[in-house]
Amino acid sequence: LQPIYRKDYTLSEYLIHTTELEFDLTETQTIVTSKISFYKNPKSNKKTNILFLDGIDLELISILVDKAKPDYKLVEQGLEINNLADEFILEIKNCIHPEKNTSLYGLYQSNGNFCTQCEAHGFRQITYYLDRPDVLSVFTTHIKADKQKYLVLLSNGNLIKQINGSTTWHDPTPKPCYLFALVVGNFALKEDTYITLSGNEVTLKIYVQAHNINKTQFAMAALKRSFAWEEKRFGLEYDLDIYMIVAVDDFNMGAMENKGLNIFNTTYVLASIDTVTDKDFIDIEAVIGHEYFHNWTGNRVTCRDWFQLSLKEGLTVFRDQEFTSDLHTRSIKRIEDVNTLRTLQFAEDMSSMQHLVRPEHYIEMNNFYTLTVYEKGAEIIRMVHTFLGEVGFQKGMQLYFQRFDGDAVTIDDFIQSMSDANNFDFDQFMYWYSQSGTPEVSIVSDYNHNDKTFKVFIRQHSQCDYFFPLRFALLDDTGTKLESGILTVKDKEQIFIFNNMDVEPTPSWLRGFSAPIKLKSDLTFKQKIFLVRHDSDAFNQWDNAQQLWLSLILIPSSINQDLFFDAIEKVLKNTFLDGSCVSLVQDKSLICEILTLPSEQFLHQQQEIIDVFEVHDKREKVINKIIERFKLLFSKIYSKLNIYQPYELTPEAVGNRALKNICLYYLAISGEFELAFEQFKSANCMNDKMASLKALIVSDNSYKNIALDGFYHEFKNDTQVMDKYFSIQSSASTANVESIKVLMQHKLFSFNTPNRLRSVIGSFSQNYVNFHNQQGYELLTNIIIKLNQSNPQIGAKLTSVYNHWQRFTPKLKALQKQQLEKILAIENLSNNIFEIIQAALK
Ligand code: HT7
Ligand code: ZN
Repeated sequence: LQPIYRKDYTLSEYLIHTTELEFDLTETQTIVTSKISFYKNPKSNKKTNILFLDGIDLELISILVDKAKPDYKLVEQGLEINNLADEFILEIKNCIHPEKNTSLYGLYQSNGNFCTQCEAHGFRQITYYLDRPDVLSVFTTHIKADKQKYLVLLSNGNLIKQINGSTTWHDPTPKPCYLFALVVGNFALKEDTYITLSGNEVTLKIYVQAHNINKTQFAMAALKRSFAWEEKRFGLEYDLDIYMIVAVDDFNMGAMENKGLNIFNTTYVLASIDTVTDKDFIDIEAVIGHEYFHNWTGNRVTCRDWFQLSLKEGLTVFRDQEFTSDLHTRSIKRIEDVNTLRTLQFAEDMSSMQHLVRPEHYIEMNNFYTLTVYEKGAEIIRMVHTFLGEVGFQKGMQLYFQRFDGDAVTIDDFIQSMSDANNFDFDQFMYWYSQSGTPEVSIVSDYNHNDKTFKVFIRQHSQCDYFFPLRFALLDDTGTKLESGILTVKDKEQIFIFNNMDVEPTPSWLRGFSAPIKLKSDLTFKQKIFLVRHDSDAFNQWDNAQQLWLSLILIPSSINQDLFFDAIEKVLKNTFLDGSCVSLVQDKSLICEILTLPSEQFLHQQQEIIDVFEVHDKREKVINKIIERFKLLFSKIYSKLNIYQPYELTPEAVGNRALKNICLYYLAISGEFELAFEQFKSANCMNDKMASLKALIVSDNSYKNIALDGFYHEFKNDTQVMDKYFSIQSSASTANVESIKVLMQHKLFSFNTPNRLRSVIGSFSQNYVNFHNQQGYELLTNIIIKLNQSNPQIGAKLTSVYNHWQRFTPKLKALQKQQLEKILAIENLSNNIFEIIQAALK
């Protein structure tokens, strides 16, 4: 298998003016007819008259070029046509079988409804085409289907014709085929309108299965908030008369930004107080925003080639993070995002799938929709924002749209716009795109009492010298800022000197996590404790607490537990029991974050050799110490916060619930199951119900099964809640391979629905102590082998569980290697899984 290399990019020899498609959908086959007007690319100086079109698993019925039979041949993965003129019309008819397509890629069915997923290369499974993002065309789509069976027939753009059983859609904005979408089926519709800043009325439509229609209100409101935020913060308006969202149960990822016709995993649309948690609400809003924001960053300005994926994804993730930060609590959002980055992306950077934010090669592009491209990509954009400030960043965005609206461009084009608009040199900054791995930086400071200077020595330990902003503050002993700002780090070694420091300051480094690095500082234990209590940067309050928890778990002798716990007690008491807190709103969520121990997954990264059992035991020990010390306080806080309040999604209410529920969690571990069961019965929202269920399943107790059964009977008809039901059991400390096999026999388990696979198998693979053994691996491997045929994209995702095998203890390492070899040996291994395994075994 030959990888595709970024360096091999060449222009397309032919481009496309217009694409006219006709879909004739039946239960046994779909006939696709295309009429495409091609022209020679004026930018290409090659003299070729041959056109290669991508096409996979297509049955060709007929082909005409300018109404005549062309000189063509079917080749592997496509079609080659020879002796072409500089301009011509190609007409093709082919047959496909969405009813048999389990890969959820191309045209497929979900609950009997037809829908598409074309990014990155799904369109070639629909018809022969130039399936590359730099070929943009105006699309017209005719859809025909049995009008008794299918009432809704949708595609991108505006509806220009509708006569019984058929529709015609015209999308005036040229787009690459990965943004094409088609949906046919039966749906209920939620409709609303949005008036843009310049007064255009946009019709907003959300299509869901009929029984879910009462769960669309939140998504609609979130969509309107996304439109409004995009106008306010970025000055960008929507450009069509209609914006549609369709929710389907069977989807490989979260959602897809097809022009004017987003297709969503139901998980990111359907919401009601009774069925989703606080976090789910905020995540749903973020994904709705993310797909909407792609309309400018991704659709109007798209990627030249797939190596540039982070151009649209990194930037759009940054934008959706800002959206959530502006609408909710900025510091909490930052803590959550950095936690994800450090737990998952940093781990990816240490794994066999380590790659650049702008990868150099791929075998299967779908393997590169990764945390590195998305989350690290977003961190890079955040650094650009930090350097330029909001005004400078927006100037750069305007220049980017002015230059490239309607184009397919590169990451360099984006950075150049930022640079030109601000006269800022980003040359050295480009290492962020050309070096993989997480930069390691150390920082040492020295206070001189005599000359009142505070000297800071910064050292980079990477091969290259990264250019990044280091946000900081120097605090006096009341937490007041003596100095603050941004240090520009660019050399291997740099010294910064602060004069006139009358007292020795406590430095607060890397505030808000201003760069995606691993920073080692010389902060003392006492300074960290001080920062947990007094840093005005909430992120650093949390981060210092995390560092202290980490030390307490992994090297307990390295810190004074009593002093640390005294500080935690003060944080808890000051804020809640004597009423002296200044900013209650933020603090409850923040305290919950501070009380949350680093996850096992995060702890694994700190180990040279991953010992899942040791990490688990050490973490459990600290949980028990916390309970021993704080049980009474948790009880008091829980009773104080556990008062009936109508559900609201305000920061205050979210904070109340978060803190109450972490107290409940610790209390349940200490044996207070009755309390958890009471909450389970009386909860007025899914957030509190789930929290109590999680508390009840921490160990075997008399309430656990009653609660689980009750939960099942209450929600068995709700697919989304059933995912929670499965995942909570797969993550439980009592789960084992046998209990997972039982779950897989459940009538609601399905191999063909990724959400269900994620909730059972995905969750179990992160249940480290119970999953990491020979039986656990064999179970996973058999599932991967099955998915290799039916859904290789999800198969590859699950195979990635083994990406860290080399870092495990010898026995588990050997067992995982065996699994990789076993999968490699199967017949017809998909490119998706092959690429993951090849990298792992290299
Ligand atoms: N741009 C979308 C990517 C996506 C996707 C990629 C491969 C296979 C299935 C997929 N579904 C969606 C999602 C996004 O980032 O907005
Ligand atoms: Zn995206």
